[in-house]
Amino acid sequence: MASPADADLQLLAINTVRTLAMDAVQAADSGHPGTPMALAPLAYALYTKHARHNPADPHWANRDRVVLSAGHASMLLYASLYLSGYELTLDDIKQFRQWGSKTPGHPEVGHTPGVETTTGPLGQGVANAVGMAVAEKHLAATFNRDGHAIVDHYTYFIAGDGCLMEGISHEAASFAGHQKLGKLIGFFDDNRITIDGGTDLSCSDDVAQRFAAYGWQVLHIGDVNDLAQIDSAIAEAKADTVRPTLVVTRTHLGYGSPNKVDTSKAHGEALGKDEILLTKKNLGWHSTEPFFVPDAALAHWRGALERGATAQDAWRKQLIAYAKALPDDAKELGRRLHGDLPAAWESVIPEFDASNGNVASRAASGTVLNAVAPRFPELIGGSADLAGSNLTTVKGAPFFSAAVPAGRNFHFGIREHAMGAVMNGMALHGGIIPYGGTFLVFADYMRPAIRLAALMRQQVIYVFTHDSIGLGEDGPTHQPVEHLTSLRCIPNLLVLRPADANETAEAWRIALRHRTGPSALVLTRQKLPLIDRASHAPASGAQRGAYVLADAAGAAPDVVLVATGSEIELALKARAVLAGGGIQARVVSMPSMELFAAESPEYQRSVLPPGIKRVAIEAAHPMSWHRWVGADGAVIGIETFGSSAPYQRIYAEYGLTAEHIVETVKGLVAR
Ligand SMILES: Cc1ncc(C[n+]2csc(CCOP(=O)(O)OP(=O)(O)O)c2C)c(N)n1
Repeated sequence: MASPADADLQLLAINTVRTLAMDAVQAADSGHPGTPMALAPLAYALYTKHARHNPADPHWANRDRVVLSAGHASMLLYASLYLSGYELTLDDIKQFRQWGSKTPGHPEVGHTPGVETTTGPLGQGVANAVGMAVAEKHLAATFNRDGHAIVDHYTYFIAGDGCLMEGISHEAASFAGHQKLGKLIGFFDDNRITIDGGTDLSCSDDVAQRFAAYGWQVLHIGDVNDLAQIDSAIAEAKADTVRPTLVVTRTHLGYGSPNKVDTSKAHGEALGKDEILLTKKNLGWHSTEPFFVPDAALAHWRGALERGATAQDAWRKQLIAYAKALPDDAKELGRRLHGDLPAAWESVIPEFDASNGNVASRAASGTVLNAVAPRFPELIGGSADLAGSNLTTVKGAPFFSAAVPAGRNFHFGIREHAMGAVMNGMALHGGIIPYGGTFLVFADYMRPAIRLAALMRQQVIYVFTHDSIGLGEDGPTHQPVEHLTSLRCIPNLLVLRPADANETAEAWRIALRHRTGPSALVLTRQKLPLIDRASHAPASGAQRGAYVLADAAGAAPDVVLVATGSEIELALKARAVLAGGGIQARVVSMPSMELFAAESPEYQRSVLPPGIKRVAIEAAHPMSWHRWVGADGAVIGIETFGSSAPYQRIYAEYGLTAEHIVETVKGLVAR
């Protein structure tokens, strides 16, 4: 029990979060005050007592991770980080939601010190936290030795009703329970209010039973203002080393506000000046001045700096002892946490020849993955139940499981959305480059997580196979049409659609080199002929996004055929037919529009010379091509859904044939 004086100081410290949240939202005239006001005691307990963190070094590898999945409650996080002593000032708090400020509307990783992941799209943070706990468990199993628990931290998350209604949290919680992520501790902010009103309008789940059924330990805090209850819940959560824990925490939205508590009015708008004054009075707050931070409260919070420094120092000593006892492991751990790629890894990327290269690009991808895997222990991943189709398994290596957490292969289960967000958490944790596979058409099921990987600039690799109508008999439900274009318009996502086995090897090289964002490998189900590199340009041209694969014989080309992936074969055939008819065609392979767009205008012009008409061929929606072919070019693509049949027939029916390309070119050059 805290002494009365201590209890007063604790309450002052907690109310400082509440008043800062109210004042910041009021000043911005936008934001969410109610949840920070409700959860202030929990944030106080985590940041001043339970979470091991060092505000002076937000990147300390062994810190506990705290994820605010309810990202709209960003002021809870900003107030806690500022008060703890992270590199944030009171002025930053005053600049909440303003242009260029360190305190944007929703938390953004890499932007504000101490923010572990970008949240706001509800539920993502829960799955990110699961990924962080996976990373911790995997790295601990890989590097810890008797007497040397060098990777050893907890992952906390805070989720609201919205997070737990979203399907992604169901998927992620199911995965976490199955994998027995015992060091994952979540708090469910049970305030029973969303934007439309009470949760009873739309939801009658028993969250506790649901999580118990997923294999979680479920605990309850009847009143978040009772710090002793928080302490004992966390102690109990830690005592269960097998099950993840969900703490159902009863809170009151807009706590302290006499007229808005427990109403959705406290959710997403400023309380109003009058109500703020009433609330401050109700909380026993001594100042009416906005952004008033009592010295005693600040000094109390800033104890986090000393505790953090002590904790990190202790870990540093452990690390020195570890390095002494296990120098090779320490070096490798250091490399991985620092994010340096392994030595000489590119030399193991295979080059395909006629003996092994006439394969589907998904098969080539599997070969490349297996070739680089021994050099790349941090490259871990799997598939959403399509490993045999995506060819994402590292042969002979164990699968990650509760019993074998050092395993590098993952069964993500049929949970694409969680897979995407779990991978984000793994990448954010550090020490891991995650990859995950599914059919390209199901990229839709994980798109919100792909978008966040791109926004957060995380290196995550997607292995998307069965990339077009070329998958054949499974039909239109499984045949992606709009997916390439729709992925290409996600900023900072590299989309790579290689044309043969050697371009596939290049695509993996590009994805592994690309440290500042996600890459999507888009791969065929059907076999592709190996491009003869003796008579065509080398596959390394893929690194520039597009390159002249086969040029017009003799002088300048009459037409440029641009294609990707499986349609390169058609373009090359059409080129030969056209040459017979006296039309000289250049074939450009463009595995990545993003990389090509980043090239110099000179290089772009050298590949796509101005004034020469262009025809793009891709078994997908044409929308992303118009930029490259221009108003006087043509695109041969697909603007309807696909069909169920053997793929050769579908290609013929859809006009994706060398003959149709030839006709199109003839019509174009005649104009
Ligand atoms: C995926 C997604 N859908 C919708 C929203 C918009 N939104 C933000 S907060 C919110 C209500 C969330 O309710 P709850 O989790 O109970 O938060 P609280 O009211 O406790 O702050 C909604 C619908 C969002 N941020 N993300």
